[in-house]
Amino acid sequence: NRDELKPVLHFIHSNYAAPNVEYYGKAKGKNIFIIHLESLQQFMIDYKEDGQEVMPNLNKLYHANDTLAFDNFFHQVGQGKTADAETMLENSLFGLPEGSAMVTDGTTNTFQSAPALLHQKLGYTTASFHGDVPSFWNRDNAYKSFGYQYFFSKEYYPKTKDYDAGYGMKDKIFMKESAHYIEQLPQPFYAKLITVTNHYPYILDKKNKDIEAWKTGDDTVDPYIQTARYLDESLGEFLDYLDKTGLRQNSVLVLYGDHYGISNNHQPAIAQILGKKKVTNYDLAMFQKVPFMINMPGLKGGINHTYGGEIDVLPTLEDLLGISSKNYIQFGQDLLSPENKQIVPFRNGDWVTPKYTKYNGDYYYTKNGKQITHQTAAQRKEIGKIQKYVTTDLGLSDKVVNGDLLRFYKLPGFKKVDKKQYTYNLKKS
Ligand code: GP9
Ligand code: MN
Repeated sequence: NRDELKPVLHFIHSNYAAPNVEYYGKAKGKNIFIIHLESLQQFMIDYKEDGQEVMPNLNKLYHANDTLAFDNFFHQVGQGKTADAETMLENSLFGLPEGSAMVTDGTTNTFQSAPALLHQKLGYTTASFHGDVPSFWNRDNAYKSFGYQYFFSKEYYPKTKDYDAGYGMKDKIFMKESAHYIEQLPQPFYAKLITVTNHYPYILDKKNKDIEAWKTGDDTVDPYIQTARYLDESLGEFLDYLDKTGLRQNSVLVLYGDHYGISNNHQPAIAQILGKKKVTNYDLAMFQKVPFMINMPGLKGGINHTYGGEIDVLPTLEDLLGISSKNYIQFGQDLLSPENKQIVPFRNGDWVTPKYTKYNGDYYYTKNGKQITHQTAAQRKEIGKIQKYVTTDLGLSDKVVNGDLLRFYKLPGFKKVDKKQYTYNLKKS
């Protein structure tokens, strides 16, 4: 009921991080591309194999003067994987401890999501693009609740020969065909492109393999490098298109890896890939880093070392767009805010901060990876405070989702999304 909002609002308001005056409103009026890099992990940035960069296009973007890149940014997904990433990115709400919030609550809950907010507040056209069937992760319903005006799923793309690999269309074809729709969107637009080829089990046809597989001996890991290279090439082609059409000039690109591709069940292979003898829980925690970068002509870029995660993306974007998120029920913090707490909760209650890391029950100093076997009284107190924040952040977010609490929350200047307004299916259902 309505009263359950009280502790939520109290928590949100006492942890609100005010925007950064240097960045506030800097992206106002620009088109926004959210580029979802499937299963891409941060260690792949600047990764070389036999002296050769695996992802040259992404690396170039990462080091560009007008790219704000984050090198301590973590995925925070649970079982909902991609769907959890989408839920966090567009709502600053966590996925659930079990299952996928987009599946269990995406159809019925009230949301105050990025697409709806940007449409209502700033007149953005909103569209999501994905080369898989529309029902996967219940996107065809959840996107209506999020307020997406358009959802271009697989059925909107021409069925050419060999266009599929694994979970959906091959990224190069997907990117190219999506461009035709993007050109027709009224500007400014908010367009999300969800890639898929770099998804386990990393299937790709021979003619698209431009790099040799790893040779760790772990077959489920070895082809990851090949689909990652392919993802990079597809991104390169897409950036060329943006440059050629001039769209790049008035757009902001937000790129992120949704979650790990290589799970912790593959530790010997992970050790080989990272050039280590063996991996500790600390290494595994750091292995959960994913790329996050924001590129825009004229943006003051650089590599930012703030510790954060997917839950923090929306407040960060709102800062850049000049939207005050002060009254929003969002569980992350603006990564550009000088008041950012730098506490990164994982979905299972583990966490990372610049000082300490807790992973699989072990504690470490984040700076050097040294394990903390005996905590001093002062450390116990510090760690207790961090844990309390993490547990409360996750727990209250779960209350909002499980109790559909946003239906009770009147956001000034925001109309509740009318899901009936949207139909995405080409085929009559
Ligand atoms: C499928 C895709 C995969 O449509 O988004 O989701 P994942 O398995 O990564 O959660
Ligand atoms: Mn995914």
